[in-house]
Amino acid sequence: MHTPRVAFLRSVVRLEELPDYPFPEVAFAGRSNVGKSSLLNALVLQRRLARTSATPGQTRSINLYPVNGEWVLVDLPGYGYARVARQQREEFRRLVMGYLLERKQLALACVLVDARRDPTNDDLALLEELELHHRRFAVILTKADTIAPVALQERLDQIRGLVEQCTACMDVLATSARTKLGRTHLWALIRNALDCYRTQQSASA
Ligand SMILES: Nc1nc2c(ncn2[C@@H]2O[C@H](COP(=O)(O)OP(=O)(O)OP(=O)(O)O)[C@@H](O)[C@H]2O)c(=O)[nH]1
Ligand SMILES: [Mg+2]
Repeated sequence: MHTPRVAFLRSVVRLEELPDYPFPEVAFAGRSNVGKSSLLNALVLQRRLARTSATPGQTRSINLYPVNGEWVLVDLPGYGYARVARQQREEFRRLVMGYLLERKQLALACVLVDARRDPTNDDLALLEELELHHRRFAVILTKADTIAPVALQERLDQIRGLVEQCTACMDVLATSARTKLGRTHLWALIRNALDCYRTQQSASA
């Protein structure tokens, strides 16, 4: 696979600041520190495109990264980080939910869940909202390198059971930014979602 051409476009803190362009977007959402920025970097084979940190709450704005001049990767602020002031947490939540439920360019919401842990109530609430609003999504387990294959399979089975009835769920897969496990699978999923989005757009045009 060729190394994708990717750049940083802009960082926004309010939904009104999002550009109104014809490009489909693929967003990474999930609990703070789950590995969104790391997986984004691994996907496009760049080390420091999106800032990562061992301290939760690193990404505080919506960051847009155009890929191959065709579509845009979106890194979202994390939710559920207790040490961020309550008012700011609420602002992040409104920004992230507003983006995920209303953004018309959104082709796929990747909901990242730490492979080592049970999904949190915030994760479950997000999956439910996406399903209710018919927003196409996938559940992506992160940090798969940190657990044994058996435990990883158990987690995959658990999540697959959880979303079994969800018509908006495209896939559940395991990834690692460290070992690049699941990278090819994630690319295939994104291509598929972009195709679905384009087909839908041309049908409604
Ligand atoms: N072992 C392992 N660690 C990872 C992996 N992905 C991310 N991490 C670590 O997890 C921590 C958080 O990663 P980030 O990518 O900054 O997480 P984030 O979800 O963007 O966090 P916020 O921007 O704060 O919401 C960092 O210390 C990363 O090195 C992985 O696949 N394997
Ligand atoms: Mg981040």
